Amino acid sequence: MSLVRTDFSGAIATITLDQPAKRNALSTALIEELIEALSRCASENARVVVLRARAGVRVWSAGHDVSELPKGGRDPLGWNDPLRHLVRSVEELPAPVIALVEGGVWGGACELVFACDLIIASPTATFAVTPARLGVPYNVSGMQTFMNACSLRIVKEMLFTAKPISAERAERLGMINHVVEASEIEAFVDALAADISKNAPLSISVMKEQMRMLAGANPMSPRRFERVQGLRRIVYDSADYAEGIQAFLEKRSPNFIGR
Ligand code: YXS
Repeated sequence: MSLVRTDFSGAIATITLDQPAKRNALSTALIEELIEALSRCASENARVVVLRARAGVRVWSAGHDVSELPKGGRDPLGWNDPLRHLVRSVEELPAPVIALVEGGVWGGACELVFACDLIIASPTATFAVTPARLGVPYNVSGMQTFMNACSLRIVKEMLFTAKPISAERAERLGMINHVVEASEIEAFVDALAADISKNAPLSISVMKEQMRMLAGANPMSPRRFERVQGLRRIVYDSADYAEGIQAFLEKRSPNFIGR
């Protein structure tokens, strides 16, 4: 059974996350279908892609599938992690991707949404970045995605508290483009997508790629990168990382000890 649905209406594609039983957790299987759907949008020259969950969901996506995170001794968000592939696929797609968000967005799914080009959310939408809740050392390019989404102080609040922020606050902070009532959000996104699809796709795709390169142009020296990777290894090799994963799987609160 498909975990993702793809529909086309002229030059506008809609990709729907469709595994509500697991709250659209970003498992390898779901991510592979998402990447395949994005690739199909590119090959069929979609001019806009709308990424959404089923209408009216309480949870847009529960984030990385925790059961697939390594138990320790290996980078949980390395270059080849499916979530990393997915974020790059969204960023590198020539067509703009509009995230239509209803319900809660958790952890790595926040990075997926923030990697989209525009975000339209209903008032029910919330955004929670949760590495600290699990003891995960988020990866460098992922941190850059968050830092490009809003001010550093807000990123720190989201990362350090792991608490959700509301769509209303996210809009006020410029983190999302519009908050639209659930009853009107599909028509709003359809009109937005139609406006974009009437414009020059080459111009748009090149401007999107320029902004991706400029937004990611962070001159980190090899020495600094190696230091970051060394620090991250201390975290994913820590007892706290193992405890965070185990506590989630056992559906209990974690007891972090700071090592
Ligand atoms: O018990 P069953 O088999 O029915 O499965 C349950 C949950 O275990 C499952 N599920 C997940 N499975 C794997 N990975 C997940 N992230 C995940 N989230 C949920 O889905 C079934 C229904 O979940 P349940 O009963 O909790 O649903 P709910 O409606 O009561 O609550 C929905 C949530 C989203 C509030 C709750 O499921 C939740 O808090 N999920 C975890 C959210 C989270 O912390 N995500 C971060 C994942 S780690 C990640 O994204 C990055 C690595 S990082 O941490 O760095 O950001």
